[in-house]
Amino acid sequence: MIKMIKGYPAIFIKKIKTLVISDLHIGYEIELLKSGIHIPSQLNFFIQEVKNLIEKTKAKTLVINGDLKHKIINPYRKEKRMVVEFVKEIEKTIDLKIVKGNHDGNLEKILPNKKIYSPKGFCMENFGFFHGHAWPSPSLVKCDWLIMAHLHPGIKYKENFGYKVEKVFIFSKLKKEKIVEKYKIEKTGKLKIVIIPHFNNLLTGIDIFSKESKELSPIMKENIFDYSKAKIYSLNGILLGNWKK
Ligand SMILES: [Mn+2]
Repeated sequence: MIKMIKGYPAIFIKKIKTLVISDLHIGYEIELLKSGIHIPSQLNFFIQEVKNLIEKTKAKTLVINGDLKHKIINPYRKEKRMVVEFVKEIEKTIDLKIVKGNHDGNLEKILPNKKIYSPKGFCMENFGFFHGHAWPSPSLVKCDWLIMAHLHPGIKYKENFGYKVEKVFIFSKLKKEKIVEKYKIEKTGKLKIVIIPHFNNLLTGIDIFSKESKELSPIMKENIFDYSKAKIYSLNGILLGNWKK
């Protein structure tokens, strides 16, 4: 039902012909430049990669599941321009839906004609999309599938020159009984969840076994995410293992 796209931090949901990516952090290179690190603009690479994905999957809808842009407050003029250009280019080819992430401050002002979904998310049929730094809305917990981002999930391993963090997908479930209690509802959906990795390659990624990672989202912090059922996959779709090592 939910397919990882080999080699890409993206999923495709065949039933609703929808491609999902997240955490592009457009404009991150501007911040790096301020600290003296010169990296060419990634904008054209992003546009090309997304177009490749659309072509590969024949998707009709693209969901950007939060953190389209990087600078939380007072984004640089260049960042705003990059965001506008990205959206303009992508919307030529596909129906684009954007969920607001914690880095998307001012996004409504940058894209005044675009509907931006709240961080609590939105549903398409049985699929709910939310960024992950805030609780999903009550309508989402009636979905069978939830798609989250925000964690920049990775697995840290040692190599010759130190440590590297490799992007991963996490598939699991939310604990129904806890959701029933929290949302004061009688019936939930199946509440399967997939956490997708960040699109931006300049971001290091956060080790999923670290304390930091578990502090990032209320569903992790409040023990609603079921670690015992979690399966971890590499970008190539290889099952790396269960949560418990
Ligand atoms: Mn985020």
